[in-house]
Order: sequence, then structure tokens, then C-alpha cells
Amino acid sequence: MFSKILIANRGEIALRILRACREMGIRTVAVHSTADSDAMHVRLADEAVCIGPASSRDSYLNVPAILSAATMTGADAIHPGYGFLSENAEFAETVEAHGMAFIGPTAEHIRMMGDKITAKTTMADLGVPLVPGSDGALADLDAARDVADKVGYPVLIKAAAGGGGRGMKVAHTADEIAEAWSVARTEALAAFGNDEVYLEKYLDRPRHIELQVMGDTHGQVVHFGERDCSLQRRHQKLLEEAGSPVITEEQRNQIGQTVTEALSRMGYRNAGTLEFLYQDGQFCFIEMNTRLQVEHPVTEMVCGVDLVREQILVAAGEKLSYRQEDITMRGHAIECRINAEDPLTFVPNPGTVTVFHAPGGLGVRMDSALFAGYKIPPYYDSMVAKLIVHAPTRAEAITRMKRALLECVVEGVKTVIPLHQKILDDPEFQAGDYTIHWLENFVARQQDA
Ligand code: MV4
Repeated sequence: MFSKILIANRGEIALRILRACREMGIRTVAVHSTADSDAMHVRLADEAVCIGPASSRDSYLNVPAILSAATMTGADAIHPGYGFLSENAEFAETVEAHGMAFIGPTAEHIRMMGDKITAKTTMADLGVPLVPGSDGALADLDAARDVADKVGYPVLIKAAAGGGGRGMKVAHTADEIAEAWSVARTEALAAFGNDEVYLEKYLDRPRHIELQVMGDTHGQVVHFGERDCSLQRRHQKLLEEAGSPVITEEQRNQIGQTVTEALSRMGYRNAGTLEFLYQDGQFCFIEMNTRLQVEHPVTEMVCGVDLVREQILVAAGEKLSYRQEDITMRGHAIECRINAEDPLTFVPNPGTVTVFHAPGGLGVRMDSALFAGYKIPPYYDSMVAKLIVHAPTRAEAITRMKRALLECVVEGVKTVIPLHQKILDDPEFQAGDYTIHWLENFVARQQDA
């Protein structure tokens, strides 16, 4: 097992990883920018190294500085968290070339899934269901027309190097395909330096459902069920739940088996998430994330597992602690992301947190690096806390979340807590009756009111 892990991240996820390390008897190295000298992850780690100025590009994305910090402190592994360098295949490769373990998948698998076309063709070959569309990249506009005619309009043209909603163009009819084709290619080239595009049938009212998986280096791959992440605005998730209100145990077992067989044949290791669009009872794979995700705690709560501990174990070459038959989802969990933003406009609102009180009690978990007096810097993501609740049923989880949000005190900056309270009070949300478009419409109604 590792004796010292460097955490190449900040904020709540740095604390999350620190906590797992501490329970495993592993020493920790925090890295930080000059803007984060007083941050909680720096205070709680065994050692801390300043790796550069405030800008992420010069600090949390500064590969030479992070590698020097790891070498200097004698770390034997690096955990990248989410965002920053977590899905950078070259970083993973460089870490291993320096004789340290990268706590994540192989560079080869990160690269494979970073290209959305390769990801899809790989999954299709392994029997995972996809959205109907082109078989790989589109050679030219004529090819786009042919596939669109075959699958039927509306269609989406997506960038191979895209993902997370960037570089997508919809064509509602054949009249719009030429324009969508050229705009998508131009934007893809400008944004990613790669103009490869592919085409999918546009699903008009799907849910975004994702499956948590984990593999070890002994050929075991297990899944920890699904999360419903449909409540997003401009591709920023706001509230997630496990399990999905619309998925039965039978459906979960079936898609879970398909996916774990596929990943086991790939030799996938460490944590991963397969994203699906779910509509009319069908799962359609769209992308795979090769990292720990922000919303992993809802899965931890319902499955009773420590996903970061499993990541560290498998990165050290140990076997997973669970076989598939040991994993069951108990009750229901909800996560509310607490962003320091205006609750109506979502404009970030950094500044000093004057008063802070974390909620507690049965089934309540708050993952946050906040403290009273902390000055939220303007340079990074505005998410400052994740409030997670677990209860026997979804209805009880909603009640518990409303109670926990009432207890939560963050003063000095605006937060999205008032918006969460309104969502939790909404009858459609309470019925689990929502798609990926629901939150956008809900927010528009709030803004008009
Ligand atoms: C789609 C889609 C409809 N049909 N693909 C957006 C983010 C990227 N991960 C994939 N996205 C979408 N792909 C087909 N064939 C609709 C979206 C989409 C979306 C997906 C998940 C969550 C929120 C979304 C918001 C708008 C569009």
C-alpha cells in the first residue's frame, strides 16, 4: 500500500480524498496556489506545497510543478480528484514515468474515452447500446445527409473531441443539415483543434442517467448502480439522486451486467462513469468519464461504500473489496450542489463567508472546505459545498434535504440554497417527473415570477 499520496486538487474534493487517506493510514501532501494558502485542504494535509500563482493554468494544471512537489515530498501516488488534470492522459503517463502511481485508469483508456467517437465504437463493439447515428466520424456532408435520412430528423452533430455539451449542433430538418455540419466543424476546430464530427438522432426528452463502475487489476469490474443527473442548467449539474426515480432493479441489473462485461473485456481499472440518455425505456450510451465524479457521494450513501478508498486500493494493485453480489442499493440519496452564485441568475458571487454552519443529524453529510472567515477566491469553480442526504425512501430523502438546507448557514455570499428549496417543493420534482430540460424551464419560471 502507498505510504504517501499527493492530492492534485483543491476544495471539497481535496478534503474528501484526504479523509480516505487518513482512514487508511496514508500520509497526504496538499498542493495549492498562492490564492489558496489559507485553504482548508492545506491546513488538514500532513504537508503542503505551493505550486504557483492563482490562475489554474499556472498552479493546479501546472504538471512540472506538481511532479516536483510529488518528487520532493516522496509521494508514491497522485490522486487527481475531478476536473483539472483528472482526464489528462499525458499527465497520467508522466506520473507513471516518474515511478509514481496515477490513481485512475490507464492513460490509454483516458485517451480512448476522451475521443467520443472511439468511446462509442468501442462500447458498441462490446455490446453497449448507443443512440442511433453514424458509425464513427462523418467523412463529408453527403455522409451526414445519408445517416440523417436513415435515422430520421431531428439529428445532432457532435464534435469527436467535445463532450459535456460543447460543440453540438442540431438539425431539425434536411434544410438545416448543411449549416449544422459546417458550423459544428468550424466550432470543433476552433475549440479543440480537431474538426472530426459524428451524428446522432436527437432525443427530445431524455433523462441523463449514469452508471458508476470500478475495476481492479485482477480482471474484476463491478457497478454501483445509477445516478439520475437530469437536473442541470447549461450543462452544470445542480441536484443528483441515486437511484433514478424511473429505473427498476431489473433494468439496473441488466444494464449493469452489460457494462461490467464490456469493461472487464477492455481491462478497465479504477473508477469510471458511463453516461446514458434514457428515453422510452431505452438506455443509450453517449460518453464515458474516466474519473471520480462530483456526485459520487450519492452512490456511496446508497451502496454503503467508500469509492475513494476503492480507487486507492486498486491503484495499489489490490483487489476490489466487493463482488457484484455484495453490492445493493439501500434507500435513496440526494445531493444538492451549493454554489456561491446568485440563485436566479447563477452569476458567481465570491467573497468572504462571515458565518458558516454545516447541517447534521441522521442521514446528513456535508462535503465542504468552507469555514467562517474563509474568503472564496474568484479564480475557481463556484461550488463550495455538497449537501448529501440518505433516507429509506425518496420521499423521506426530500423531507430530510429540506430540513438540512434550513439548518445550513452560509452568510456573506449568495448561494443557490433558495433555489434548491423551491425545487424540492415542486410537485413535478417530487413525483420524479423530469427530463434534462426541466430545470431550465423551472429557472425561467422563477425568473419571471
Ligand atoms: C444529446 C441530447 C439529445 N440527443 N444527444 C449534452 C451534453 C453531452 N454530454 C451530451 N448532451 C446531449 N446529447 C442526443 N443524441 C441532449 C443532450 C443534452 C443534455 C444531455 C445531458 C444532460 C443535459 C443536457 C442538456 C442539453 C442537451
